[in-house]
Amino acid sequence: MDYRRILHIDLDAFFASVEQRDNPELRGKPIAVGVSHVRGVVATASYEARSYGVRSAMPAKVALKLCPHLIFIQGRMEVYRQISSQIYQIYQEFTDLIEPVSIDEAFLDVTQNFKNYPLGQDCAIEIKKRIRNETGLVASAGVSYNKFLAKIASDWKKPNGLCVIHPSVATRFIDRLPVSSIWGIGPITQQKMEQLGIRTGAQLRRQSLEFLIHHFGKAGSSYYNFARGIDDRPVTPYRERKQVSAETTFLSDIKNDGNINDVLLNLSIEVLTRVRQKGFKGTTLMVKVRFSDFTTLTRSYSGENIFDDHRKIYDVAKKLVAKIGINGRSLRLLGIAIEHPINQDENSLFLPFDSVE
Ligand code: TTP
Ligand code: MG
Repeated sequence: MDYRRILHIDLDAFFASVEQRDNPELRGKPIAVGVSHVRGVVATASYEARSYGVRSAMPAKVALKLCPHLIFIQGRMEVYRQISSQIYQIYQEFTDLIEPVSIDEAFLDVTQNFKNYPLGQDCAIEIKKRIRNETGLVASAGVSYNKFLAKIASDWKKPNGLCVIHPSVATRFIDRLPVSSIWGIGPITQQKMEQLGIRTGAQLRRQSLEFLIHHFGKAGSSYYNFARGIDDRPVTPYRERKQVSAETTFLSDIKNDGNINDVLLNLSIEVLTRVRQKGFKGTTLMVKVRFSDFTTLTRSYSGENIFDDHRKIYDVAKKLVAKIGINGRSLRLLGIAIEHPINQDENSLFLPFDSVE
């Protein structure tokens, strides 16, 4: 059987390590970093501070009680972002299949890699070394045949860890894990499992698929698979989104202006909903019309402002349709797209921390 080779890389105490790197006086000391939008809360703590029990998301007050000589530092998001892209560029020398998970974490599928290394481990060793040499920072790496286990592996020997979970030991490894380490099992599910007497991977593996689906719905079947070391989710590379669109193909062709305006209004609302869901900020609006003979025409308008209001979208779309000139011809499709994203780098690598529950 052919296994995939998946890496999970996660920088150690990322923000805090950057601060210690750039200010030698902070090295070896308990420090906590807070970014401005979470003032008064620990974003992350150096390993020295962690030994006092200081943790991410802890109110500063609590942290200072645990560690009175804790040094609190304002974060420098711009610097962290720049380092994150620098590290991303190192990954790109190994593979195109890179899935950034957060500012300091990514999955890489190195089954086929540009270096032709036979083992995931070879890539992991070299990537760790390069991150160290080129950024002065330390990363932990996990290597396995799927994302779920690669992530567990990178956590296993933190800091400066390199852990390989080979397929032949996967279930033995999982059996000893608390269920809270399994993907998707947050505090609420963990509690529910506890009530059902399921605390470890081994206990989870003893449950039938029916039982898990009965208690946990669709997620139950993922838990069933994870307990067996099965996780087929691919490493999905980030791709820049170029546009967000909405379009309608008519069951029977339309030509009446009133109908066209109704459709444009609905499309304006729909495209705006999608734009908001995706956090997409675009300054160009494009309309597309397809006539019943399949001739397709588009017209665009580019402005300074982002399109974030459906009335504005509707107004501009109507004007663009007028420019195309329907002239009584019948239409089979109308579409609106918002294009030309701004702040791509803000929406790109640095995905929000997604909580599992
Ligand atoms: P993590 O990788 O979760 O934490 P870490 O790198 O500080 O420590 P570890 O060695 O355990 O990997 O998060 C990466 C950065 O994201 C972290 O340095 C600070 C930031 N962050 C927050 O701002 N808020 C949070 O709640 C968490 C968990 C992290
Ligand atoms: Mg980290």
